Amino acid sequence: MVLARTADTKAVTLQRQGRMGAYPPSRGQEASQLGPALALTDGDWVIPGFRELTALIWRGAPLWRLFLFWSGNEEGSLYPDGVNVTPSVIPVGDQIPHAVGVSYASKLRGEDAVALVYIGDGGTSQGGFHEGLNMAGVLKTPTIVVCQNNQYAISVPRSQQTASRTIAQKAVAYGFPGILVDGNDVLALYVAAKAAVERARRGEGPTLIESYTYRLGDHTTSDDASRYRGEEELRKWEAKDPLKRFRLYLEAKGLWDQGQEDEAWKEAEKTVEEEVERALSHPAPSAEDVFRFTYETMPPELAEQLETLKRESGEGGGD
Ligand SMILES: Cc1ncc(C[n+]2csc(CCOP(=O)(O)OP(=O)(O)O)c2C)c(N)n1
Repeated sequence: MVLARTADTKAVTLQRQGRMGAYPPSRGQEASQLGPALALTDGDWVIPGFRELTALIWRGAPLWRLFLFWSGNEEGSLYPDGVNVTPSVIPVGDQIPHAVGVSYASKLRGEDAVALVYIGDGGTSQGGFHEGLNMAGVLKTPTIVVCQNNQYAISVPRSQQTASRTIAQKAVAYGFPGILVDGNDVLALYVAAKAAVERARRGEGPTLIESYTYRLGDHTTSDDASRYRGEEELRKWEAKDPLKRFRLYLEAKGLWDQGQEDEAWKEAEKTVEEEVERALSHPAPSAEDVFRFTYETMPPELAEQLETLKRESGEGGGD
């Protein structure tokens, strides 16, 4: 969580300096992202939306690739073999049917891998959420759906998103359990997800976990959250910062002290600087990639456009 917070802060700074593209901060949602991922084992899958930095780091997605992705380079989604994480999904909610497909495939093959998918509170208004949950319930797929209810979909508050009292209760309509969890308590999320993973591995099907949390930063670096939410609300949630809470817990147990705290932040700073350096010095993608990777076999009209691009750029596509 310290590494994710450090990387997250750095990403915002880089965007402000014009060195990186638009970025959706995870600040405040580290426990919400990490806790469920802690319950997985190596063969399981994580299917992210776009605000899951902490989970992706934990599951082994190279940090420099994540910075590359948010610099607008799709190579940032190329994770090493064995890192069972699918690329970030920007169209809100589309990752739910992906996850149901991945977990159904696992079930059909008789494997015991589960798929853990993240979505925001806003995403629950999308068709893919309902279609996916419906299929998951019918097919009893080993799917764990984590809704990071961070209270807003850009400027739209949770109260305007759905008339349901909780998001967790939506699972009932699809025939499987839903549980509402304190999203700033990493251990609570771990416990809830572990039970859901065990249930999925027993062949009993999906679980919906509503992680009740708060986005401390802006929606993305293009947003200004102060235009639609008050200082007082922000201060209230800052006091519940998941990093602060977990640190206090560990200190009270005698498992953490100031020296370890300082060391963790120092080490995270160093790692982030190295990873950023690697990302920013990576060659920019070729404009030809748009043509090359859209279809398995390039249709004639695209081939023609590619020829035009080559001709006009003068040197075979260019960057
Ligand atoms: C299909 C679709 N519609 C609209 C958008 C623009 N958009 C990006 S994020 C977002 C809000 C998402 O809110 P939520 O699901 O609560 O996730 P959060 O951003 O809070 O993590 C919207 C409307 C989009 N990316 N995809």
